[in-house]
Amino acid sequence: MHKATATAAALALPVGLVLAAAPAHAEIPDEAKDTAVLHAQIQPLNETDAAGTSTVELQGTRMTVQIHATGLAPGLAHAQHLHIGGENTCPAGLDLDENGDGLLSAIEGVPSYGPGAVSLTAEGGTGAENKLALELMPVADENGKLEYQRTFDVSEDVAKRVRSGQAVLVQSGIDTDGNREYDFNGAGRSDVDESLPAESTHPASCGMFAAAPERGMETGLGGTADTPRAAMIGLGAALVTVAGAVAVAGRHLLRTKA
Ligand SMILES: [Cu+2]
Repeated sequence: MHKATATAAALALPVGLVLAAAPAHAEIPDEAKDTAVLHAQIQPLNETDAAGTSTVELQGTRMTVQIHATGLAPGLAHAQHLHIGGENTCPAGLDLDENGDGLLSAIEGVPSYGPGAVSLTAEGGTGAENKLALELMPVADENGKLEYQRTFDVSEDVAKRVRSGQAVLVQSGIDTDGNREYDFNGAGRSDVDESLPAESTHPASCGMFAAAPERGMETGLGGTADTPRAAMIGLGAALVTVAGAVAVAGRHLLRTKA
């Protein structure tokens, strides 16, 4: 009897310690209030010429997203989202092309990048419910360039998961037949919504967000750098990146015209 009680007490001790420690974990960690900056390199999906960079900056649950993309279908709106909950990766080629039609659909890519969690609309709501609202989405210019910046609030869960590197940028919209509109002739009906052309929902680009290196965090994008030298280094790197993107875009233009 006594022996059993002693054993129970001994077992109870570590449990008590764990319980006592639990409330500390329930509090919002300090890092969640700090600024976090993540970068993504935009890469093509479905053999588009998409390229560019994207940055997500978080202050608590306030999110600023910047996208500098080239090589998208010109003159068309591109539904773009932060996807969360897959393997946090961009699909490799046509590995996930389940129906073997030679195109990766929005849904076929989900095991890789997860479902859309944030709609990167130009105006209106940014929740998942607007992910197909093409009329709210940014439009690529006549050269296929798309510049985007918007600041909005996200849920604590989304903020936490973006901070931990679980977000993937996906920009949709391909023009398979090059007729400068989304239609059903190009690739049939969308597997997300049958009333929409697949051309409008098939992914055109993808980018995986990863935390910026220490120096990038200091300089940030918001211009909060307290060390001018570091800021200059960051600016220099950014200019080199832009110059590279312009060069690549130029080559693609020449190739398209040829
Ligand atoms: Cu998406």
